[in-house]
Amino acid sequence: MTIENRIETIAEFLSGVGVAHAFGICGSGPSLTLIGALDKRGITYINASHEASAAMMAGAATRVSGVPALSISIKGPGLVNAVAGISYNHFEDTPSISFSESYGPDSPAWRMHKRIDQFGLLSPIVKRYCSISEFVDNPREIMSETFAETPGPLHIDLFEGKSKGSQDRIKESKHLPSSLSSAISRIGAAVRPLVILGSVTKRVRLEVEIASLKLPILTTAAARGVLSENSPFAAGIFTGDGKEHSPEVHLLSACDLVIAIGVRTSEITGQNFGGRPILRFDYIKSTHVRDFPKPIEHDISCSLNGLKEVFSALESLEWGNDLACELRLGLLEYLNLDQWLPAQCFKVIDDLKLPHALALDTGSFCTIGEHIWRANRDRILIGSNNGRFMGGSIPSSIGMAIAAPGIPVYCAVGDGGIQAYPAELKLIMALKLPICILFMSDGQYGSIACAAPDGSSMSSLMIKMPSWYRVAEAMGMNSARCENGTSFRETIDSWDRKSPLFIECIFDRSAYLVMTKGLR
Ligand SMILES: Cc1ncc(C[n+]2csc(CCOP(=O)(O)OP(=O)(O)O)c2C)c(N)n1
Repeated sequence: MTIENRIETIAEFLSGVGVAHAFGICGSGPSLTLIGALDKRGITYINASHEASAAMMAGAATRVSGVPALSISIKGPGLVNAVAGISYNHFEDTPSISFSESYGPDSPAWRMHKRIDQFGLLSPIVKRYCSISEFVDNPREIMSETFAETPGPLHIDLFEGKSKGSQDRIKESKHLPSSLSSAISRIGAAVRPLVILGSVTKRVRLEVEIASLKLPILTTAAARGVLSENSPFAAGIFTGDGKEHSPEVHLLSACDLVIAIGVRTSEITGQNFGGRPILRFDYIKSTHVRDFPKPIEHDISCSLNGLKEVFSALESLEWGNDLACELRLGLLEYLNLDQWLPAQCFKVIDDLKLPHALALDTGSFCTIGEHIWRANRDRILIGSNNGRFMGGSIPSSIGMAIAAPGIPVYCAVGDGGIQAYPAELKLIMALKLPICILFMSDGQYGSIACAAPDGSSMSSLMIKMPSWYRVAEAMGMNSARCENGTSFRETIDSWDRKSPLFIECIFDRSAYLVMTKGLR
C-alpha cells in the first residue's frame, strides 16, 4: 500500500466518524495530499498563521463538538511550531488529532534536511503516537484510546512503517488502600461537607446527580459548566490558591470535610485545602498522576456507579443554603463594580441573557473573569483552564466559533496574550466569525508585576506600544476603544453578534495592579 492510499483510507475513516474541520500549514508533500483527501470528503481545511495556533484551534473545536478536529503540519520546523499547540491540548486533556509529514525509520541518516526526533519531541505530550500505517491498521481502537479517560492528543506521523510506539502517561503512585463503603460511611458522619468537582464529572455526565445536591459546590476551572452556576449552591471556582476574599477560602474554613470528586492536580494551581480532611473519589479508568495534597483520609478510584453512590450519599445532607449567594454578593462588593476595571466588563458579559462562550486568556483579568462570570450548559468557558497557557484564547475562540456556528464568543485577552498569534485576527475577519475580542490592556504583564519581588526588573514587564485597535481596524474589524463602563456596555449592546468586533479596554495601571489582591 502506498502512502497516498493510506491517506485516502484514513480520510475516508475520519469523514465516517464525523470529523468536520482541519487546521494547519501545509507543505508540498503528504500534508498537501492529506488536505486534498479530506477536502474530497467535505472536511473543511482552514489555513492558520502558525502551526501552534492551528493545533489550539483543533483542540477547541474538539472540546466543543466532542468530535476530533485535526491539525496538519510539515515535518521538522512545522512540527516544532505545532508542539506548543499540541502541548496546549495535552494540558487541557483534549483528544485532538495532529498529523505531520515525517522521515520514516528507513530513511538514510544522511538525509538531515528538516530532520528532528519527532517521536522524542512528542512522546511526553501525546497520549498516543503512531505512523499512518499503524493508524490505518487500527483506526477505531487508536481513536477510542485517545478519547478514553484521561483524554489526550493523538499524533500521526505521515510515514510508512513501524513507529517507536507511545509513551505511557500513567504515573501510578502509592495511594491509600480504601474501600468505597468506608469512605461513604465517612460522608455520613460529616455535617458540613464541601464538594469540589473536577472535569471528569463533566465527561462522564454526572450533571443530574450534581444538580440534586443541596450543599456548597466548587468546581475546577476545567469543570465549569457541569452545574448551572445560578444554583444557590454553586460557589464558583476552586484553584487551591484562593486568598481571603475568594469563596473557596471561606468555604474551606466553614466546612468540616472536603469531598473532591475527579479533582486532579493538573486542574488546580495551588494545594490549599484549608487543612480539612479530604475524601477523594475519581473515575477508575483514568490515566493521571494520582499524588494528592494531604491530609487525605480516603483516596478511591471507582466506576461510574461508584461515583453515583457517592452522590446518593451526599443527597441526604443539606447545609449552606444561602452561603454561596452571600459569598458571591460579598465578592462583587469587594471587587467594587463602580470602578472601571475588568470586573465591570465581566459583569456586563455575565448579565447577558443569551447562550455564548467566554474564552479567557491568562492574566489578572482572567482571575477576575473566573470569579464574576458564571457558566452553565449554554454558557461555555473555553481556553487554557488547566495549563494557563498565555496566548491560547484567540485560537481557541476561532476553533470554538467554527465548531459551534452561531454561538457568539467573547474572547478576553491581555497585553501579553494578544501578542502570541495576532495574525489570527485576520482569520477571524476572513471567516467573519462572531467573535468579540475584549482586549484588556494595562500596558504591562499585570499578573506578573503584581507578584514581582522588590527589585525585579520592571522594564521586562512593560509592553511597548500596547494598543491594537487600529491594527484590528486596518484588518477590517469594527473596533472600539473604551475607557469607561458606559461606553463598554454600549459597545457590547450594539454588537450584532454576527461579525467580528474588537474592543480595546484601557485601564488605569495602578488600580489594575492591585485588583486581584485578596483573591489569588
Ligand atoms: C505561554 C506562557 N508564557 C508565559 C506565561 C507566564 N505568564 C502568566 S500571566 C503572564 C502575563 C499576562 O499579561 P497580560 O496578558 O498583559 O495580562 P495581565 O496579567 O496584565 O492581566 C505571563 C507572562 C504563561 N502563563 N504562558
